[in-house]
Amino acid sequence: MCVLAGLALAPAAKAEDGHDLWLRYRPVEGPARAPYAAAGTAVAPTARTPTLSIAHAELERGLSGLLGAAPMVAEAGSRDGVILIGTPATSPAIAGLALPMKDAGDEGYLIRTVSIDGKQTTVIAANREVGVLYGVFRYLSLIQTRQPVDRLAIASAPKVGLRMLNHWDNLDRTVERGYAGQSIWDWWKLPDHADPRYAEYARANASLGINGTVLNNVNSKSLSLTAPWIAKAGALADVFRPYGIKVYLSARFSSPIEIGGLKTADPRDPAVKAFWKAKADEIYKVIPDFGGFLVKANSEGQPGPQDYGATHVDGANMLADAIGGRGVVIWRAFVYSHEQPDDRAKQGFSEFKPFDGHFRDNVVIQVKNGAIDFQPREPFHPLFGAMPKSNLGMEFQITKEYLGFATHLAYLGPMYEETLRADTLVKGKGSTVAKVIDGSLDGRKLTVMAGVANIGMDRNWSGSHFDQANWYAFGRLAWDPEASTRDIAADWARLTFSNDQRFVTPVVDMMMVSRETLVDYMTPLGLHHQMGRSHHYGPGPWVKGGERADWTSVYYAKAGADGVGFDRTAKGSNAVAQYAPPVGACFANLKCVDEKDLLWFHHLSWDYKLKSGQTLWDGLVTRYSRGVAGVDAMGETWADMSPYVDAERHGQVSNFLKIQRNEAQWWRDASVAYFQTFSRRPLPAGEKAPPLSLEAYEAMSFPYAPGI
Ligand code: GCW
Repeated sequence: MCVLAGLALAPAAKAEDGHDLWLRYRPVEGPARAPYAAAGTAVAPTARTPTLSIAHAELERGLSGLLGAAPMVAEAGSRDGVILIGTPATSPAIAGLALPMKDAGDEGYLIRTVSIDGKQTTVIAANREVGVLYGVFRYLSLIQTRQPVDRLAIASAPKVGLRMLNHWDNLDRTVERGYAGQSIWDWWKLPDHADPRYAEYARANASLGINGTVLNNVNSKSLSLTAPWIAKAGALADVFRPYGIKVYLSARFSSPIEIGGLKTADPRDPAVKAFWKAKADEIYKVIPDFGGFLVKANSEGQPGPQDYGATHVDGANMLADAIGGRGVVIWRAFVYSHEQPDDRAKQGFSEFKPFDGHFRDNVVIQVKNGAIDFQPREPFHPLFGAMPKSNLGMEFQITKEYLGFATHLAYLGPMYEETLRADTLVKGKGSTVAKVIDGSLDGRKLTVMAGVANIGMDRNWSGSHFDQANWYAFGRLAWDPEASTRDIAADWARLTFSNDQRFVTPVVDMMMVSRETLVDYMTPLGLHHQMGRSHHYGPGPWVKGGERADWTSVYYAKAGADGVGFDRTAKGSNAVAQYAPPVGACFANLKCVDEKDLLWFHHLSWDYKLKSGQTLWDGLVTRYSRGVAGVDAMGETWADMSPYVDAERHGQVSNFLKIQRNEAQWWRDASVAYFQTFSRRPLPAGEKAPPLSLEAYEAMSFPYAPGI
């Protein structure tokens, strides 16, 4: 009976493996179809350039899938319902419409319902051809999400110039911090064989407006800059070009020694300069639109200019000169050194802030969202707003290195949004990180948002269906850093699964709390870096000793009989002083700081009173347990969604939620067992004691955890 009722609600969905991402174009059925009956029955002929051919084919593919029949070809103005796409340069009909093309910007688009010879026509117009492709994807998404398309007046242009993925893909196809299988770059068969996946990848990225990709890991090998590998990168660039995507390469700073036969990589050395200039020329010969270099220098053992007593400025500017006006150098601010005993959270700022205004115009400093390293929660990085005379880009992590790999459901939109909406206050209220990133705060022209990719060979690309949402949300935010991630989640859920409101509402609610739930069971109240050593899998608050203190958990939590937390106020490391005074003062003030950041900035007694009236110890335990309960709630929500999702995808998500449930419990139990050895206080009423001893948790070992 129950099953039949389910069927009546929604027809049994066909099994899907997730490969189609948010571009499924499944038929619009039932009453929802009527409004689209007139739309999309015909498409006007399009100039056959590579990009416009792709746009045209996408439109036909989308309309055929959604509306059940291939659209006919008809001239604009010959009948109602024709869709006309192109640029003023490729389409006299579009040129003749005198549309406000300025509103489309360089890469954006207009979508308008107009009358041509008295016939209702939909125009998708852009200044550049890639904008037409973006507009086609947007138009199709309107039908996919069941929005009206009969009176359109849309103008959209990206607010960030370089919207890019950073792949941490190695040349042997392993992926550092990758949880979705092998690298999709089949280097061995390149350049002669271009796997069809490359075009699918480009298409998916273009559907989000992503326009750049760094192919290789920032922990890079000089080999990638040798002729055979440049040819391989060139073959990929050829596939990506018509989709508006440029290729970039991570460059190893010591390459002049390793592949150039030089004795030094000192950026001030004329032979080193000549090496890089020749290398850039060689690359541009093969890839005329090469985007540029991404560099991790003097960080975690990577070579860099400091090895020679030179500075980040010397290194970045030397490479920038080699590239010249042809591209950019993206220089990472994720640095902290072995020798430096200071709070690791302070080092990026300390090293870069003094160089503000010293970098070339084609250099971008790429800054991670927070000052440590992609933790489940970090306050925004103090460099945002602090280098007004430099190009500052954002680096988010899409792959979930510290957020449960592929098997924990955590929608990262709200995490990105939290950083982007944070107010640096450097120029008064409203000086948000988003405004630093889109360049508007300081009038910067060269702007970047990068995301460390979560893409691999898995059929579903991202290792889990819900992790596709993080790729999607990243792309949408790179286009508009001020977009609402709730709206983005709703679009994604509709595109990926179902438009049924009985699905969309609970699933979006679940997505929106999922990351906070994870923070609760992993690192509540501002704790950070508490995971297993090296693979970063599971809880490891006891991790200590080894190569470096700032790779251990005890360094960050500083738990003792007196309390817990990292004192970053003036009494401690004084990291708060790196923020604009009102921001730093708030972080330092227990009356002002948000409790979500409490132990990031403060070391507090176990009996410290939280806003709820609970002691810190009780509040900590309660939050861990709340996280576990939150995963239970997600499991229940998802169980109810089976009428709206095919069994294959529903089943995988259900299984992953079970893994997440067990691991959340493990995080809670192991963390409580560990911190209780310091707090020496009983658990709050109703809380269960961890089932195992602390030693048992500590003894667990995972030599084959993925992603290392
Ligand atoms: O998050 C840490 C990772 C490293 C990574 C490094 C970085 C690519 O654990 O795997 O190396 O950050 O961002 O450079």
